Amino acid sequence: MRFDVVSLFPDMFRILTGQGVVGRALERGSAELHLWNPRDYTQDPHRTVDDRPYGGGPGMVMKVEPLQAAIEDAKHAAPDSKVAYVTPQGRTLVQDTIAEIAAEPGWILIAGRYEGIDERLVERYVDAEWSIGDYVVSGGELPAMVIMDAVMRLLPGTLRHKDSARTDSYVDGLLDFPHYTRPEVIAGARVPQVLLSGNHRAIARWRLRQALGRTWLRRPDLLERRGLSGEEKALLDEFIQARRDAE
Ligand code: 9D3
Repeated sequence: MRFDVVSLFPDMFRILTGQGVVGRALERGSAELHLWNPRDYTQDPHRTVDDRPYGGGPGMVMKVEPLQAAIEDAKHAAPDSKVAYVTPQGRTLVQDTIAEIAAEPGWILIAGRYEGIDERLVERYVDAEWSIGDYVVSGGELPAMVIMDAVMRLLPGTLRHKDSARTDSYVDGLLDFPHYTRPEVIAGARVPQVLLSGNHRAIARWRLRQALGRTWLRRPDLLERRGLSGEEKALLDEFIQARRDAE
């Protein structure tokens, strides 16, 4: 997997590359990250990277020539990669989309600043426009990092890969079950007895029941989308009944 990022703030990406799943993916060579700074392509003494919007109004737009030169260099370096613009106007990403992104050989990500980029550059270069959700952050860099993190943790060889096969087989598309660790009692609050029982089938059923129940309570949209098997329906009914009994 290859990522090329066009950004005015390449130093921000140290946060991504320095540690964790992404740092290791880059170290062992299952992913590459290249940065292209439009400021390096300026010709004027002030190294100008913004420009005024036609039609007037507040705010600036990324200056076309340096941005275009950076995109062109990225495309020549990564000829097999598609181009994505991260923007609040983009398609809101969900986990299925992350898996589709991971299936491509590489992506050139354009991280905007100011009010964004000239629409003619979108029309000429951009294959996909992505948002990370309906809230405002101050530039495209953090969204680009969120997307790369989500993609790279799916690449073969990540630690997560091993246990995900097990976990995802029964909780995929559901919220997680609650987790507990030592001590057995915190200010009188006990760990659920079943988790101490050593009965692995009972524990698996309890966790699935909790995952189904929490998803039903907090994210009914996810259950709608996923559907339930007969056994899952029965476990969810148990959760709902237990909750009524507790009232
Ligand atoms: C204050 C500027 N806004 C005027 C209505 C528009 C605006 C422009 C640029 C708002 C945010 C940004 C910077 N954000 C991104 O580039 C961005 C983003 C986001 O803010 N939320 C969710 N996903 C993304 S992807 C890129």
